[in-house]
This record gives sequence, structure tokens and C-alpha cells, in this order.
Amino acid sequence: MQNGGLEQLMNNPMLRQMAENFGRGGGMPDINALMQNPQMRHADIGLIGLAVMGQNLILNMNDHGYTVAAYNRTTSKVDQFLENEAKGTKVVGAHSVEEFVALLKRPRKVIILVKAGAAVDAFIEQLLPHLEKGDIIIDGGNSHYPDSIRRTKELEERGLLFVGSGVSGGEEGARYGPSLMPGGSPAAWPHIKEIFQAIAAKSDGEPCCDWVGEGGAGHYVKMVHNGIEYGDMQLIAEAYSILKVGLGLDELEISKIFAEWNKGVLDSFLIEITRDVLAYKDTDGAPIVPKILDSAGQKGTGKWTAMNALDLGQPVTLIGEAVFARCLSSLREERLRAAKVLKGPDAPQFSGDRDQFVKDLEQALYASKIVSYAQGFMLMREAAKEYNWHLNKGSIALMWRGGCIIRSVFLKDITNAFRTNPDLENLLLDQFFVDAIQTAQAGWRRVISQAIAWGIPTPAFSSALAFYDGFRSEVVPANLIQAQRDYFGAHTFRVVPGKESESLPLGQDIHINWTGHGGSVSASTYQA
Ligand code: NBP
Repeated sequence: MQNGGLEQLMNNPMLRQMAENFGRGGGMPDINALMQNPQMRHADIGLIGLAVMGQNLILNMNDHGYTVAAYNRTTSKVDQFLENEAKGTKVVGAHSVEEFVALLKRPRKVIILVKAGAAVDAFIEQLLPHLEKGDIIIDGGNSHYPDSIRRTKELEERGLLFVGSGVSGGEEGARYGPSLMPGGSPAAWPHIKEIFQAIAAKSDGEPCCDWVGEGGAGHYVKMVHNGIEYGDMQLIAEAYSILKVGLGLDELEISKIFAEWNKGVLDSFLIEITRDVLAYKDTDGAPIVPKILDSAGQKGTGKWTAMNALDLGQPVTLIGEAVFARCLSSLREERLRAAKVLKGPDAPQFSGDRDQFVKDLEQALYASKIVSYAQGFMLMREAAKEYNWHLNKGSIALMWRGGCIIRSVFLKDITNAFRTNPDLENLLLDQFFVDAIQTAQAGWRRVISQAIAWGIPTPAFSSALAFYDGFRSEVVPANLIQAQRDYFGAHTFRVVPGKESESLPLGQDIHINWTGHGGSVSASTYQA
């Protein structure tokens, strides 16, 4: 125990009282002896990582009546935090991992909220010598789910419990109610449920936090959430582009359209902030958005989702297109050169019913969004099979209803769909969404046709519609692809039931000598 830590501990009136009760008469007590006293272990939970997320989550827990112990690699930040943001709260600080752990009630619950990656493993290593069987380590950072699978296994092998929890909502969410998506060791959930559900956002009185599943399920669901966030943002950006380039509206006019949309089926956090962002003016009075460089950044969670979709063979096309659209935006120099050479159609002229077109666009955005969420849930369904997780899909939609970036009224309909039918195979087959897409699709098609005619790129809108048309097709042209594959690579094909013949037997891998001069040996079959 360092002196600084002792002095800081003694600033806590309760601890000072306890120290005096220790009966050492006047002077400072022996802090190491003091730490052996079970009454010293009075913090309900500890948190490591005093950057923006950690500080705000601590204050949120404090507001809900929990005593939180705080620690940070750079220990001066502990003092700064206690002297400023946490002044007057029950938060206690520590200047070493040992001192930090000694402050915690058993079983100890430690949230690590630091930069994802090596820093998380470094803190787990530092904590291990001081923890006991049944103690719980919770990683609340944006960790990649394979790391959470590994950490759950490694810690369970040592008798500890691990939780990898998605935390969404940024600074504001952490402070006043995030969406929390915990997964990992199921035995940890009863110990953290009360505190997690207390601090989480609420939607219709229900906490936006429930147990997600085993191993890396929490961080997996957070990853898919982030992928869906990429998709939602791309769809909104495409709608903005159609309104601006196609209809020739300015940012303030478009902001008003988003304000209207926010009162209907699209009512959501992202539509709401788009309304406000578009209306925001620079000091010269002009809207600020056209002055922002059109190269979108990314931190990788959208890419992880798209890569995982490819790994699991799931057609999560909209998120993929959203990631690629950001990549294309970043090739700005190359785009500027291409723009000088490559021609499109003449500048758009709109002569139709503007109000009807705006209504069509709203429906196009809604229908594309339904497809995107259906794809996200298809991916989670497949991951649950792959990793043997028991995912509660209704709870996942509930967890996203409040506190997080993709929160929306629409998620209530998804929760209802999965609560009514927990075995629902695909969101698109729920009657509510069947009807919603049926209502939307004429306008959806008109908008995409018009955008193509105008030369306005709509990769997310278009891929959503292409997926919808593919998914509802009894027959897709993959028969021709199979024939080509067998022609050039002897990859074999199967016959359509009912169309078998003597030369095309049912249920067998068939190879045809298409040219008459190839062999009859087939290649080993590769299943995508
Ligand atoms: P940062 O991601 O900026 O991380 C800062 C914290 O990490 C500080 O406590 C810092 O300690 C610590 N740290 C670093 Br950096 N490298 C370390 C190392 N090698 N060893 C030990 N500690 C190290 O903080 P944040 O923005 O609050 O985010 C925390 C986590 O939550 C991240 O995983 C983030 O992706 C995730 N998240 C963030 C948001 C958001 O809106 N910001 C939203 C949702 C999730 P130091 O003070 O000593 O440098």
C-alpha cells in the first residue's frame, strides 16, 4: 500500500471512522492490517479505466446507490477524478491493483473499461494474483468476441468467472443509462444482474440489459449492433443524397423532412440527430454539413461483422455494402481524378409529385432497414449454432431499444415478433413485417429506379431490395453457376427433385462430360 493510497483512503469518512475504531490511538493505522478487516471490503463493484466511459459508468453506478472502487493505470487520474467529477460521491479510489482489490466485497466484481486488446489482458494478468475462486472480471470495452471466448475459457479454468459485456450509448449512455449486452460465464449473471439492470437504459419500464449468452455472445451481439449501426447510417446518408442531388433540396429543407420522418415508422435516435445535424449552422450562417470532408472513418466493428458474415456464409449484404461505401468514400483523391473522366447521366431534373416521392423515400428507408435487421438476426442465428450459444432474440431487440445508437421505435416490433414466436425463422416472415414490406415495396422500387436513372449511388437501398427479391425467389439462377462450375472444374451438381432422369439420378453428385473430350472424374466438392 502506497502512502498516497492511504491518504486518499482516509479521505473517506467511513474508512476514517473505521480506522479510528481500530484503536491505534491518534496516529495513522497500519494500512495492511486495516485491509485485512472485512469491513474494509465495502465497495459493491470496482472499475478500472478512468477515461470517458469508465468515469461516467462509475457516476451512474454511484447514482444508483452502489459504492464503486476506481483505479486507472495512470494513477494521477484517480486523484483528479476523486477531486473533481466524483467529489461528494461514495466513490473510493486506489493507487495499486492490490489496494483496489482489497476494497471489494466478495465475490469481487471488477469492470475493466480500457482500450480493447492487450490492455485488457494486461489488467487480467495483474488482477489474477489478488482474486479468488468465484470472483468476476467484466470486460466492458469494445473487445472482439473471439477474445471474449478465449478469456471466458481461460478464467473459468482458473475458477474465476468472466463477463464480456457490450456497452453502447457513448458518454451520455454510460452516464445516464447505456444499453448493456453481457455474456460469458452464466454463473456470473445472478451476481451482476441487479446492478447492471439498475444502471441500464429503460424502455417502457424494462431494462435494456439482459443475459445474452455464453462465451463471447455479449461482445458478438455488440459487434452485430455496430454493424447494423453502419447500415442504418449508410441508408440515412443515401436518403440525404437523393433529397439533395435528386430533388435539389438544401440542408434545412432536408432537416425538416427528417423531423417529419421522426414522427413515424422511422422514429429513432439516428433520424433525430440527422435532423439536428443538418440544421446546424456554421458561424457564417451556412449549414455545416456540406463543409465536412466526405471521407468516412471506421474503427472496425462493421468490418468484423461483414467478415464474420462471410465466414458463416450468411448474406448480410447491407452491412457489407455500408462498410464498402465508407471505404469508397475514403478513396477521395482517386474519386476526384475519376470524376474528371467518367461521365454519368445529365444532372437530375425532377418533375413529378415531390411529396409522394418523399413518402416513397421514407418507405424505401423503412423497408431497407427491415431487411438489414433481418440479415443481422440471421447472422446471430447462425453464430448461435456455430458457437453453441443460447441467444434470446427478443431480449436482444429489447436491449437495443434504449440507450444505444440504433435505438428506435421499430425495435419494439422486432421484440414483439420474437416474443410472440421465439422460434421465428426469419424476421421477414413475421406477419407484421410481411405487411410492412408489402406496403412499402412499390415506393421502394420507384425510389431505387429513379436514383439509378439519376446516377445517384444507393448501394444499401439497392442491396436490400436485391436481397429481398432473392430471398423470396423459389428459383435463383445458381443452376447456371453450377453448370459452369461443372464445365470448367468438374465440381458436380445435383438435379432438381422431379426433374431426375436416367442420366440425372436424384440425390447424387453428377458430373457431365460437357465437351465430349474432358474426363469423367469429378473434383472434390467445396461447400461455401
Ligand atoms: P479509451 O478507449 O480511450 O481508453 C483509455 C483507457 O485505457 C485509459 O484508462 C487508459 O489508461 C487505458 N489504457 C490504454 Br489507452 N492503454 C493501456 C494499457 N496498455 N494498459 C492499461 N491501460 C491502458 O477509453 P474510452 O473511450 O473510455 O473507452 C473505453 C472502452 O469502451 C474501449 O474499449 C472503447 O472502445 C469502449 N467504448 C467506448 C465508447 C465511447 O463512446 N468512447 C462507447 C462504447 C464503448 P491511461 O489513463 O493510463 O492512459
